[in-house]
Amino acid sequence: MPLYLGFDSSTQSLTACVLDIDEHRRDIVFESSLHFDEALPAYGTRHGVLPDADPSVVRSSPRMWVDALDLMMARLARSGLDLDRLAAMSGSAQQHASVFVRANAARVWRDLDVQRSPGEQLAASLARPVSPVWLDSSTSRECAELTAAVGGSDVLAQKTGSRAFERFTAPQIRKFFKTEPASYAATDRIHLASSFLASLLVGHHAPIEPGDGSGMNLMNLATREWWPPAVEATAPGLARKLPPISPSSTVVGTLSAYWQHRHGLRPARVVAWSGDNPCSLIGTGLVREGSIAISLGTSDTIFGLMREPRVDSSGTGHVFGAPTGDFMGLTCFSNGSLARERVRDAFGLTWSQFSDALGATAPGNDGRIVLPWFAPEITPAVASPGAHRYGVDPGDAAGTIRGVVEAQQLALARHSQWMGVEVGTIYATGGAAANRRILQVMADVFGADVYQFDVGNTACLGAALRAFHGDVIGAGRSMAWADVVRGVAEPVASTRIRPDPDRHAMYGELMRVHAACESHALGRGGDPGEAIQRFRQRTPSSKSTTS
Ligand code: ADP
Ligand code: XUL
Repeated sequence: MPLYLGFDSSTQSLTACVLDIDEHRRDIVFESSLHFDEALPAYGTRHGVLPDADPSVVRSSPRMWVDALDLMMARLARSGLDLDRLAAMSGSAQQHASVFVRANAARVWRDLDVQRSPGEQLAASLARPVSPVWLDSSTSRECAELTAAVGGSDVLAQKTGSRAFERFTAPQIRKFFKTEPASYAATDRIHLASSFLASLLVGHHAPIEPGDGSGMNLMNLATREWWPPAVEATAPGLARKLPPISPSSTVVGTLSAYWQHRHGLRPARVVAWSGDNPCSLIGTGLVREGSIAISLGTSDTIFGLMREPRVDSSGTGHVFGAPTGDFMGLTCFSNGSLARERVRDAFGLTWSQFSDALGATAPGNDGRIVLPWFAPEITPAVASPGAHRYGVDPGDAAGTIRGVVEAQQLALARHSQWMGVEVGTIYATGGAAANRRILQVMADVFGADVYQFDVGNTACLGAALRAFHGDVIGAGRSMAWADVVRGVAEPVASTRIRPDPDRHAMYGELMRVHAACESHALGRGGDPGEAIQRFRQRTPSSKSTTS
């Protein structure tokens, strides 16, 4: 029976998983992760990105991502799996990150020396040694220029699915063109992390997949082609530098000789790579409209499938292409896991102690909120980092932990209202979805059942399932998406976390406090003291714990 390999090249780590598929069963027979900081220390990353004195500038090394693939292939080769059965592979990558390569790139990829690791051999093929990643927020000026050139935010959002966002690839390309014109001129092709890694695997330029392409502010969402006004407004000659866009199921080639010989692998099919959120949509089985997923990874994201693109008029969210050919709505928060980790580390706690602190504090935190903008925030847009404490003493560990976790869940709920989804069930994924105390806050805030997954990384599983789907399509057959995901991309029924109706009602009140604190912190509203007082009057403090 065939094996399907999925990769997830995320902000902090690379994960691989292998699916063993036959007519009746889908089993995950291999799952492995490596952390960039630990596995490849020579690249000098911290949490997967390169330290920079300017908090708005966030970059990583594309060579590191490729060396991670090499280490993972070696693990796979040693795994004992019968890799002669490997039919196809695909991947998921952090979205928005761009890789600028020279005209010699395809030759370099094809002629890699099998005795040497790939990263060192790529240096001469990169027109830019580093890649700006989704945490970068240094392109506000370029966002304004792009927006003005295409006729305003609404026009850009209607056409591409999003207003201009700093991390999106078009403003990043524009900044590179303005600040490093010679290197921009030396750039032959601009890839996303996803299409770059797929290219490496096949040894020639792979196309961009529409789910990830919609994170660029360059793609016409309706036609899934480049949108000329945005392309022309971004940088001169850009149209020639962009790879073509191909459907998610495209077989972009077979594994190149380099990887075959280096790791004893067969010439398996390589299916177009996509972004981590579109892949996670598949890996959580969200192939129908209705339910939503919340990913608590490095970023916190909330997303769900949409049959029709309902673009966000409030300007916070995005509509991306879904791998199914439909659309997906998504809102992204940059202060996700790293904010929780920062609080945990500030008080010298383990995750278990962090959870105990959540359990020991009263839901609602007596109306006290901590807005966790430790780094620049995407939703809402916050350029100058800094946490904002409303009534929580900096030395109060438990109050801070609850204040941050509740503020994050309230922000997820409030800033996803534009999606217009009645949330009854939430599929929780990402590293922090292991933490049931956090998920209890989620269930209570949303008033929804929350489920966990068996598989640790749903983006990776989604990539493996996309490899399966692409292989089926590549063989000239068809398969409904519901059949692709059946029996594996499903939440575990026994993990259900139920919302408490009283706490849900209380969070409805706290939502107003959160909105008032946010307006105040953004300089758009007055002191939220009155809102906090009103909350305290309406909801006599409960000392019950979250579980
Ligand atoms: P990404 O795919 O974006 O690199 P992951 O989805 O692997 O990230 O999530 C990694 C994060 O999960 C870590 O940064 C860590 O903060 C968080 N995490 C892991 N275990 C727990 C836990 N028990 N409670 C809360 N957060 C956790
Ligand atoms: C989505 C986003 C992040 C990255 C990294 O728009 O910026 O979720 O994909 O996970």
